[in-house]
Amino acid sequence: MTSNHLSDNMLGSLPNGVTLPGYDRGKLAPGIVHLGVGAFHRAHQAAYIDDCLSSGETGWGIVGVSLRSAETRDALSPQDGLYTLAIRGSGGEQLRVIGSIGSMLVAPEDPGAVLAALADAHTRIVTLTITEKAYLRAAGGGLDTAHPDIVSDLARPELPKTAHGFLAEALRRRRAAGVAPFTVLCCDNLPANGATLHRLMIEFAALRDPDLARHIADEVAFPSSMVDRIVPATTDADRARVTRQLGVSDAWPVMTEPFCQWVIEDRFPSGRPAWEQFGVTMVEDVRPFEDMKLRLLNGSHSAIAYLGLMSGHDTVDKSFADPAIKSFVEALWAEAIPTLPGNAGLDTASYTAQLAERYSNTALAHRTAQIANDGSQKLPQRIVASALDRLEAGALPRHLTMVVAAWIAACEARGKALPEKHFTDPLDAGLAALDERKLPALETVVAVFDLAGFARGRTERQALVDLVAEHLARLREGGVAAGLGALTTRSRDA
Ligand code: CS2
Repeated sequence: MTSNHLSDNMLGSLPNGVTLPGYDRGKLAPGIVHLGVGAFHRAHQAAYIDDCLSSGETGWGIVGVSLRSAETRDALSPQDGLYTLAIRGSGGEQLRVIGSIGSMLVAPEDPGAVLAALADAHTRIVTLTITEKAYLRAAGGGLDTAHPDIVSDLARPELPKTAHGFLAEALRRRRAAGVAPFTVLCCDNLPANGATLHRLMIEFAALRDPDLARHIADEVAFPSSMVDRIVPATTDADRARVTRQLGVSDAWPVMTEPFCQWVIEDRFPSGRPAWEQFGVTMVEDVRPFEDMKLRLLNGSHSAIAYLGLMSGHDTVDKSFADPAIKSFVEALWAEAIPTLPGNAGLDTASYTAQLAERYSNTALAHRTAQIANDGSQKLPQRIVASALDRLEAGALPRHLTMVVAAWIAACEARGKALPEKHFTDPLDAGLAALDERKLPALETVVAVFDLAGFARGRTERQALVDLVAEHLARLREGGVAAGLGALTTRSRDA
């Protein structure tokens, strides 16, 4: 490529109105290693860090690590790590060039370089957005010790493949060299994400060396955090539009909405950026915020995705504009809200009003198929947890259970009403085998619950299965209209 692509040298020639990094990138020193340098990270944490760097905190540059593919590195390296964040709202599109990613590594190509970056004394924080499935939790919630990558990382600790393997080996090296541990900041949509990762890490390390496990248990901080920003996958049309506006090409701009939120537990023994000055909420306990986000935002997102897909809506805004789906989502919120702590000062009314506005953003074109991915990993914390709480409280979670049924029905629709690989799931092999058996709704739901480990060991499991099966039977017979229609009739009769 010639010089007409985004790079440090071209920053001065970008059109007025494009926001540029407000600091000398040459002075940037790495302080954070980020695992999972995908679009979400680039729209969220990297933008907050860009603000910190602009204020003169130049010691918090990011080393971006891809644990799997070289795609991001290949797109951004020729651009000196720069990329455009396109913030799309009703008022139009605002372009901002982000400069906080100083260098990038691809773990499978050079695991040694990733370990060296993690073990470097300048690295004081490791952030992660590796998606739910990369935590390698077994159906019961503990570490999936039989996973081939875990087995491999235990056998060859100096050549890790998993986040667990990288973190454990780097922490061991730091300890051996007398370097204080980094703080691990999980930024994925898991409940109590820091504590969850901490538990998995202790479990992993114990299989390597009990002493390392003790070190991780006692001396490494894993604050939890709640992250929020909607980031639709970039399309070729987005690339072309941004390139046209910049006057130079950007191989991988990131699309996002104006809204952005980050709530973090304030436990950083090795130091941290002054995040509170840049819109981050630092708290003692993130749990209430996390639950509200998972159960109200992510839960309704999954509902909009599966019901939308089966109603022919390819984006969130179109799905949410469907009156039947919108009313369903409102009822879903009403069902989930009582499961949130009443004494944490959460304003659920304005939160859901704001969600309705965000879902109506027609400039985003957030695809329902994107959210539909990995349902087996997402639904436990978004939907099943609230449904169990409602059952425990003696209520019937008819809407929450509809989302599980809609997921199963949407999986079954692939290769029929929906394209075959329209969305994917780590359990696809098992789900496909089940689909072949053409079982009645109840047997299907029991088998899916077994496969995904939903509600394992809970006394409410049978009641949950029955409700999901009732919905699934209706969805199979009469589609979304019949499924949602029965819910409205019931609530009118109640
Ligand atoms: C979405 C999330 O794809 C999904 O599963 O629900 O990625 C959602 O857009 C983010 O959590 C918003 O912060």
